[in-house]
Order: sequence, then structure tokens, then C-alpha cells
Amino acid sequence: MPVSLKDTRSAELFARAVHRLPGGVNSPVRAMKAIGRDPVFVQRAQGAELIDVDGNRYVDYVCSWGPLIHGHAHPEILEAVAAAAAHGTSFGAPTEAEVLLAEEVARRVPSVDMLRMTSSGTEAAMSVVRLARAATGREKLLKFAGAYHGHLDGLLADAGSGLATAGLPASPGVPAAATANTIVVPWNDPHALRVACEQHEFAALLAEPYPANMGLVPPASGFLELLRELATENGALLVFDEVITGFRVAPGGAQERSGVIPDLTAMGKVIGGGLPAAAYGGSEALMNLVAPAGDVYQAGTLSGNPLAVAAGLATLRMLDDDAYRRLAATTEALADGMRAAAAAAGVPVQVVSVPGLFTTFFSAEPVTDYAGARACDTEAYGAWCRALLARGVFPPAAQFEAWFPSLAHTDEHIGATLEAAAAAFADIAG
Ligand code: HOZ
Repeated sequence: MPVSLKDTRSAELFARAVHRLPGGVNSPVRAMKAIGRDPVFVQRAQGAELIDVDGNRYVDYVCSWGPLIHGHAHPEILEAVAAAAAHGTSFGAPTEAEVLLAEEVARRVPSVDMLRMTSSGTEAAMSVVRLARAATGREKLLKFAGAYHGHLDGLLADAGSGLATAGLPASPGVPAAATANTIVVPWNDPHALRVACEQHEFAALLAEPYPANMGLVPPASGFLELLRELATENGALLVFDEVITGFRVAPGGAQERSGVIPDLTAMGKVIGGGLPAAAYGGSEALMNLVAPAGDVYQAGTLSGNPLAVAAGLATLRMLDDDAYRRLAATTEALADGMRAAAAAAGVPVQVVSVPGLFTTFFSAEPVTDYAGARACDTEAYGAWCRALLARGVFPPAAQFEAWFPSLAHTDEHIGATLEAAAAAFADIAG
């Protein structure tokens, strides 16, 4: 039974919203259906804290699902956006800041010499697929079960994130022809991967190098290396979707951390610093196939939008080695504390983390693939999340998502979170 928080301003807004917005929201996971309650409507946020329209304060671990690596309303980012806005909000013509951002990204991300900006991660994934098909002259794509690459038709098969949360194997409205060329393989299964590569000539092998849309399920040792090797052998391009991991798990993303370098990379979230921006990039040879340098058509009225570029540049410029050290320490403290709190309450969980991301799976067994993630006790996860919200912690409202600690989370936030988590574990154990 969904918990409707009667007589609250959130409840009143939700009652109105459902008449004007499907499910009352503009993106499905926000509805909090998967954790058995109605959504929280946000009034404002600062640093690591979110305040709802009823005045409740939460330590936020959604952080806009990843872009806010410096927390909410960081003064330097606000200043950069305000300065850009004062000069005009969109031109439909190039700006100096786009060149600076492209240079900064190319400096950080090993596979990227050139990039094209888009407004969302979905557009970046859609465009990178077109480019891979054009570059190889092939049509087939390999994706992993539980991976989510945005809501483009061809990649919605067995997808994670909101589809996993709703338990949908595919979305109605996607023509069979759109997924006919998509081969889905279980994550972390070298045999299935080899067999698929023997049977098909792929345009691209697509992977989130650290999948985080079925909860966080890192690659088994050697799996990314195998992916690289098989892509090359197959004549396919290796495409990493680093929309979540990019600029978060290391300055150059999961590819820098793992040392496995893809041919093309889709980026999003942190690159826009909380405003709508994303990008795809690769070598000069590949990227020069994109129009107008080449014939692979892709365009966007708000691509490289000056406000988003200003926010992205300010965000990246503050991400130095010390920032990555602090984010890793925060993540580790939270993950260790979650493990200890669950063990003390006798609740079987698997806490999986990489710097800047973690997931608490309600499972007695290690989770290594989508089947394992789907076997988790989502009812228990929902009950735990409701108990966390009641104690001032804002978790991702689905088992199939990652938690996003930020650089604004202090030791006090971590302490308060772990205290709430322990009490919430005790609640559900009881
Ligand atoms: N696609 C995001 C979760 N992986 C959710 C985006 C949102 O609801 O804002």
C-alpha cells in the first residue's frame, strides 16, 4: 500500500500533478512508487541537504541522479551560470566556452580527442550508436542485461533503471524492428559474450563500464579487458556509456580507472554540472565522420548551451586530485558504515561501492549480474527507504539505482546517515 502523507503540501501537489503529468512526475523513478510511497516535492537544496515543500530536511543521496558532484547550489557554479546568463542564454552559434569545455574533457578522458555536445545522455547514446553504425557499416548492437543507455528505442531491451524498477522487459511503443538488431548478453558472463561475438558482426559492443542502473554491479576481474579484446577481434567499436561514471569515479572516468579504453564514449550528468548537457566523443578519425565534418547527421538547438557549458566547466575545474580523494573517502565511510549497521541488525545486504557510487542490495548473495539484482528483496529495500526518509535521509527510490555521495557531504552528514541507516535496518529487522 503506498504511503500517502496526508495533509502535507507534497501530497497536495501530487494530487494536482497526477492530473497534468503522467504519474505526477517528469521522469518515472521520482514517483517513489517502487518504495511504496508518494513523491517528495522539493522546495530548495543547498550543499548535501534537500528541503521539501513541508520544510522537512534530508541528507540527499540522489543529488539529481549524479550531476551534482559538488552538491546543490555550489556558489562557484551558480556564479558561473549567472555570469553566462547575463550574456545571453542561447545563441545557435558557437562560443569560446564550448572550446574550453571540449579541451578540458579531451585532457581528462583517455578515449576522447574530439567530442560533440548534446543536451541529454539519451541523445548522446542515440548519436554514438548512429556513429558506430556509420563507421562500421554494420547494424547490430550488443548490450548487457540490466544496462541502461537512456530511452532510445534500440537499447530499451532488458534495460535497467526505471524499466527494471517497473519490472518491464521492454517498453510498449518500441517497434520490434528497432530492437531486432540488439543482442542482449548477461553482464559478467564471458562465455555468453564470446558466443555472441562468434555469432554476429557487431557495429558496437555497448557497456556501462561500471553498470549503475541495476544498482552498482562492477565488472568481474578481466571482464572489461575481454570486452575490449572481443570488440577488436569482431571488428566492432567498443562504446562505453560513462554518463554516470564519467568524471566521477576518476578524473577520466571508469576508462581511466580500469585502463580499458573504448573507441567511443557517451558522457552526461557531471559534464553539465546540474544543467542539461551531455556529449559523445572519440578519436579524430571517428568524430570527423559527424556532420558537418562528415555525413553522420546529428544536431541540437540547445547543444552546447552557454549556461550548461558554464556549469560544466566550473564543475570540472573544481575536480582536482584532492576532490577525488575526498569523494572516495566519503563513499568508503558510507559503504563500510552501511555494512556494519546492517550486520548489527542482522539484515542480509551486499554493499557494493566504487569511488563516488554505492548500492545497498537487499540480498544474502553477492550480486554480479541483472538476474542477481532482480532477485533482491525489493520490498525490504522499499521499507528501509521509507524508514530512511522518515529519519531525514533521501535515498534513491529504487533498488536498481546507485547512491550518489557528493563533495558536500561532511562527516556530520555521514554520521547522521549511518545513525538513520542503523535505526532503519533495526526497524525492518523487527
Ligand atoms: N534516469 C535516472 C535514473 N537512472 C532518473 C532521472 C530522474 O528521474 O531525474
